[in-house]
Amino acid sequence: MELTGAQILWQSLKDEGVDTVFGYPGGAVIDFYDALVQYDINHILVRHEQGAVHAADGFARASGKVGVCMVTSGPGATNTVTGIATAYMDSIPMVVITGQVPTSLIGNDAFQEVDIVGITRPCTKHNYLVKDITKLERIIKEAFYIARSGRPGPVLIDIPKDVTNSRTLYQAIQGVHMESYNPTYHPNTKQLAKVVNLIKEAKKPIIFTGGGVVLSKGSEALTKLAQRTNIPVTGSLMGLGSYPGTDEKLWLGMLGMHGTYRANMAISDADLILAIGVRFDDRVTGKTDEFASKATIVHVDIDPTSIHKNVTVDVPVVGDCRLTLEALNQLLDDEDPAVIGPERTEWLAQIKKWKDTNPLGYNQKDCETIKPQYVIEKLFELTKGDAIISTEVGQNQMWAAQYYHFAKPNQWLTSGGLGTMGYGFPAAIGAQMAFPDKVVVDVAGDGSIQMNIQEMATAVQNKLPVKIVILNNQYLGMVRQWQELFYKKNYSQTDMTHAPDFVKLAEAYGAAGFRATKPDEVEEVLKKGLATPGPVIMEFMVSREECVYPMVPAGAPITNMLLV
Ligand SMILES: Cc1ncc(C[n+]2csc(CCOP(=O)(O)OP(=O)(O)O)c2C)c(N)n1
Repeated sequence: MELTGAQILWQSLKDEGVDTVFGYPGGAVIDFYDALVQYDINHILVRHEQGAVHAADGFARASGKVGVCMVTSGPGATNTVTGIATAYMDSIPMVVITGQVPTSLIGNDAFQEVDIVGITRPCTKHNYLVKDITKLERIIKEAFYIARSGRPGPVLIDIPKDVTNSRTLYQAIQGVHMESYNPTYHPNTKQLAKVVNLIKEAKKPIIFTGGGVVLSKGSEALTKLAQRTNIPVTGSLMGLGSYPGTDEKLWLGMLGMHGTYRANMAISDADLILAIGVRFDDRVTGKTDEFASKATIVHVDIDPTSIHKNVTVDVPVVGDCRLTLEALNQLLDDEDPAVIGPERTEWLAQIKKWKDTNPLGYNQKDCETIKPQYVIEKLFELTKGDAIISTEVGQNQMWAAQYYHFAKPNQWLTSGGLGTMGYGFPAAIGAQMAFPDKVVVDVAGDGSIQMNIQEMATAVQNKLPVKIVILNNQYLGMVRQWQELFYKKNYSQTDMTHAPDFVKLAEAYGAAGFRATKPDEVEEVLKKGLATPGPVIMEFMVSREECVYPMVPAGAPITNMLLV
């Protein structure tokens, strides 16, 4: 069957099981949009291309599928770069389709021409410029394969306009095989045997779980491993939800700069670290020379280049996290349960002592202004821990990480690697598209929400009931916190006293808005906001100079925590 390039694109997306695309049209992709009506695919028209990429990213994180977005050439394409880099840093499977000027004009300074393949080379897992329509179908197949396999990531396909509107035979290619790209899924069995022995010998073991466990759908196997071996678990920001945050006995909370006291102390004192699907980010390790100096480190990762990158590892295991955890569980089936999972009385008692210091405590009772921590705790309570939570970046992100206890994977959408303000709201829109019936909440700061607030129109137009919780401290709070602690309170350019009236802004977009200014209004506003159909902004005027604690100063050892 002969089809145009535009038809081949939509047909190939359908073949890949894509039902939702986020995008924004323009001259270079107008043929795609023209052909869209022939295909049964949802297209969500965003208000800014950055919103399209973050929405595709949120869709991917919540559903585990590949997120897809489409934009035009030139400024449409450059507007996607932040979103692509965000997805790349967090290994999110995504296919980004950009329109390009006709092949004959490439390199000629044509209207709306930009070398997006060149620009995105460092922040995509792979990218393509399609110069020949006969290659289009195969390239799309490869792009999806690359995006979702191995260590997932964003793949960009740049399609010139003449490729879009010429015709060729559509072949319905089944599957792809790429000679030069073969991720290792199955771990080396000798390495696994070593890990089993280490588990048997360890007195103070700890599991450190990361985003790789979520991406590989390895949570169940991880939970089984931890509980049968009685090994406490900590997680990176990206690992939240990969182990039930509600398990009081073994879950230690997050690790690192704003990690819990017990997690940072435990990893520093541990004799064995099973690090699964993590990349030892500097926000986690602090001063690397002093990170976990007493421990034998096992590192499981599908990406061999991630091993030894930031810390020296004793037992590298290259493989898919889920398959590795399942293989470990199988080996442990042959071991004596009393040897692999002893009570670990002393170790757990030590951890409990650290836990009892309660550095995540805060005092709302004696405070006349709203504590942001209180808002998140109430949100957790009222949504029964079951909402999909996205965040912006800053204090709001850290409080959400600390006070919303994630019991399941794919419930927590946050820009961990790039730290992108403006991520949370469009990501929540993407997640809501994937799960129309779930409660989806974006936890935001008053600064970050202003970065992509235009997507409120997208939410209203598509009847997406995304809820936004703004913790309004009238500051760029996290930067202000650094200025308070490390720059002698020189609050240079972080005062945000002038902001729109967020309640009226919501209303201007056709959404609902509520505001709480006193602690006793918090619960009422949350209840009202969550019960109101359609998109809602809930604004909480919080204590202006509240800080996120604990805090490890950048580059210090992680035992060096500021506690209050
Ligand atoms: C796009 C972007 N620009 C700048 C920063 C640097 N930055 C990190 S946190 C932060 C402050 C965020 O303020 P706000 O959104 O009000 O949240 P809060 O920290 O007050 O919760 C800034 C400016 C960033 N992470 N992303």
